[in-house]
Amino acid sequence: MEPDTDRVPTDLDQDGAFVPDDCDDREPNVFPGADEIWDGQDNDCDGYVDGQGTFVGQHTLMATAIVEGETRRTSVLCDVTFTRATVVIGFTIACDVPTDDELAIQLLGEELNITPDDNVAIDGEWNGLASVQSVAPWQATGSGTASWSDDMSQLVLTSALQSSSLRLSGSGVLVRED
Ligand SMILES: [Ca+2]
Ligand SMILES: [Ca+2]
Ligand SMILES: [Ca+2]
Repeated sequence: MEPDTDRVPTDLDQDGAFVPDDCDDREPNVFPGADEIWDGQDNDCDGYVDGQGTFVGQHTLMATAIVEGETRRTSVLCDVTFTRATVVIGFTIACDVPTDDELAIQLLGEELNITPDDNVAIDGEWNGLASVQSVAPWQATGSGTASWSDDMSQLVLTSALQSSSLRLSGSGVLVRED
């Protein structure tokens, strides 16, 4: 940006970005175009500190079970909303099971939700226990992971459940919602 000739341009932190482009002119690690790093500051001046925000997307959940001696497999598509404040995460993986998928209905029920039990993320990673709740009704304890992209605008969320009767394995990319 060309400095305004009527005013003295300021670049106190000498990072090459002048006010008002520089959203924090006292912090040389913060300026438009800077790499976002896990430091509790909005380095690139896009309005988001680190990997905070609301992320949405889909999650493909594969279900495997042994039915009458045979391994049977199906998958359903689930909607996900994921939020992160400083270190605290929350999400809901909501799976509406198609009523014409008999096997999926049998294994999962008409609706299945997965939510985290552990909710503290460290920098770009979360892993912990998750509750799997079916309207069937049954519930079980599974697990999940979240891993942020380098620019922190996306994350990959996975889910898993290992029980004697059912195995679930899910994954999907979530994108920050502006
Ligand atoms: Ca500056
Ligand atoms: Ca940062
Ligand atoms: Ca940012």
